[in-house]
Amino acid sequence: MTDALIFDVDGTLADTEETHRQAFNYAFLRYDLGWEWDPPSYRELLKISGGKERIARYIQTLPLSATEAARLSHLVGAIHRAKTELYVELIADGRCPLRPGIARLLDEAQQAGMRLAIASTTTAANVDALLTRHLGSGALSRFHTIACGDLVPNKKPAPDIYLHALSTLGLSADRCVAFEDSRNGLLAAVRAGLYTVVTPSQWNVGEDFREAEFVLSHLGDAEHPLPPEEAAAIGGPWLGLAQLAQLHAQSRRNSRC
Ligand code: XBP
Ligand code: MG
Repeated sequence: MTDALIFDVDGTLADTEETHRQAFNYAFLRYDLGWEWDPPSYRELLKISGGKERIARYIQTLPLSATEAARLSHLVGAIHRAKTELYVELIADGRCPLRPGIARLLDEAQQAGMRLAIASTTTAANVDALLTRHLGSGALSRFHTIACGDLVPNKKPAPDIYLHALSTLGLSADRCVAFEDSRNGLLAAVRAGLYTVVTPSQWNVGEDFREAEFVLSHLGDAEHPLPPEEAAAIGGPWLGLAQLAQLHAQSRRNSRC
């Protein structure tokens, strides 16, 4: 029995990383840092979970005096707060629609009496902005648990954020399904013992997802059916709750053999 669905945010609910990248660059301009994260650089930097950690690691790569490196390191929090403020503004214009199948599966799960949860590295303000923009003012209340940002000391690929979500849900991992887009997120979910479905974002295509139960282009819906080979693999043109529950139950039976 699947009692709860736990969703990652960036790349899973919506393809948000290009907007994050732009917000980082706007913040760097605001602080007159002379930094510019182009897409190839950002793809590499995304391997570091957490915006503050990403900026801090980037500073370490720069040819700076110890004094300048220390000065900039003390600015990371302020730069990141500016980035978050800019990101929230950018998200408000609706530029990052929910990925195919997300709104559908959230509705199906709630109608079936399942609990919904979030397990994300991103900042709470960013989760609020994205969910409210696309699911309306009551969006956050649809989620039993919103675990995100600095709530835990160790970010993905550590399992901490998923373990926190499970603890708040009061459910064991085998009663839940996780949805992720990246290898960092997949490892975090699997290390927390979760059955994990991966829908890679454009930034993660080609990563190693061997630990995933299955990998899909997206979750699909009537307007965006899955590619034929994926539909054949899951037994339908999109990942419906019935299929997911059946696939999850099968996996649990297999793991007991
Ligand atoms: C992806 C991340 C986040 C975002 C930026 O989060 O690693 O750091 O890239 O957001 P998710 P912040 O777990 O949802 O995929 O700047 O707020 O960290
Ligand atoms: Mg993600």
